[in-house]
Amino acid sequence: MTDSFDPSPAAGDRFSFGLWTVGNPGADPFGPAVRPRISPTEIVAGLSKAGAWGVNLHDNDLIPFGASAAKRDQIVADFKQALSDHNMIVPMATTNLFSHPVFRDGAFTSSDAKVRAFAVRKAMRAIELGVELNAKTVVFWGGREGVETDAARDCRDAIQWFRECLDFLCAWTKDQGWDLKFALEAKPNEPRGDIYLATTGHMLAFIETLEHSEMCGVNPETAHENMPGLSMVHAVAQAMEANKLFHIDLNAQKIGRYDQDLRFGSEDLKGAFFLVRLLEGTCNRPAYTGPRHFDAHAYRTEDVAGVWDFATGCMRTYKILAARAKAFDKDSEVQQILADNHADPDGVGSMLTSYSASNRDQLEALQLDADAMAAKGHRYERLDQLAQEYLMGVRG
Ligand code: GLT
Ligand code: MN
Ligand code: MN
Repeated sequence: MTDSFDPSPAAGDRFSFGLWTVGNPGADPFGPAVRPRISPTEIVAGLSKAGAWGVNLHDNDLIPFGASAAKRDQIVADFKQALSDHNMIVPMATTNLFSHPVFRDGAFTSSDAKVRAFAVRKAMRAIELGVELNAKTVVFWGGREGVETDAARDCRDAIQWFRECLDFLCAWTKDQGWDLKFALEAKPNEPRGDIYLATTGHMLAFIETLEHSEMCGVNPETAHENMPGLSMVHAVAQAMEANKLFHIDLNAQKIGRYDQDLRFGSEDLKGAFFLVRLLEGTCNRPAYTGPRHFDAHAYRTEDVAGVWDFATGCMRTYKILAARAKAFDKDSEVQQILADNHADPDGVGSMLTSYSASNRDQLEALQLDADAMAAKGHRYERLDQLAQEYLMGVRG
């Protein structure tokens, strides 16, 4: 790695954090908070100092549940002042539809229509807050949208109610004249035993059934794909290929565990390397241009100073991996192995891009020797070792 490379984060990197991430005081199901809650305005100042560009929030990260209108307006005014003082923006806003006991059996998928109505109205207020703060994206994470027992309802009803609520909110948003994108975030379980629409793939299929599917995309999270052992790289690639990657939650996770929300890159560094390579653009495909959001929190061992070490670590790791990925892609040996595997001297690939009588006839006439094709090795051992060596910093 060249001596001049500087992984210090800067506003142009479009790094963002949620108030709930750096503000996480370290409570877990087995013990209370271990560090003071950093106030929203202090978070804005701290993130700006650390080199972040944006700060995201749930309605109740900023405004306590049930606050009076006057109190709300005061809090929002103070927060806006902090944003302007520290040159920070709010790229994304979301609604807490999981903490209050009213949502114990779901929000948009609750069997009780009054709870669904309460959830939709709470989301409307949160979207208004987002618009007031100039957010462009609204995330929906349905933490309580699930069951412990499927005796509770027919899952098809839950999916229908989820759709109705989102259709309502999309139409209302359009009716207000606002140009917003909705990003749906999947998670397979926790806090519910099973959460509906468990993966980014489920969400992508569901989105196509929405009335205003064009304004809806996904917000994949590393930990949520990795918990059940799925590939975050593939989930994100499918979303990008469908032009549906509207937001991303970057963090780290050991497969099979509870949602750890660890510092980006701190587990499965190779997965993070290939994810960053994908996001930054590789193999002649375009990059993702949206926010690089970190949905993670510091270890419970940390005090407030450790929280800032955590935040800086997420951003530095992203930048270092982006530089390593670019160097890997530029390596002539890497390019040669890829070119050998992708070579198509007879233009066979073009016969498969669409069906026609002529393509059918050309396909039928092809001489294809399966044994000869099968005999060829792909050199992925060498290719992957090159990736490892870039990752370990001993090459390029
Ligand atoms: C919550 C959850 C995250 C979601 C946040 C947005 S809230 O912390 O664990 O994955 O992205 O609602
Ligand atoms: Mn998330
Ligand atoms: Mn998570």
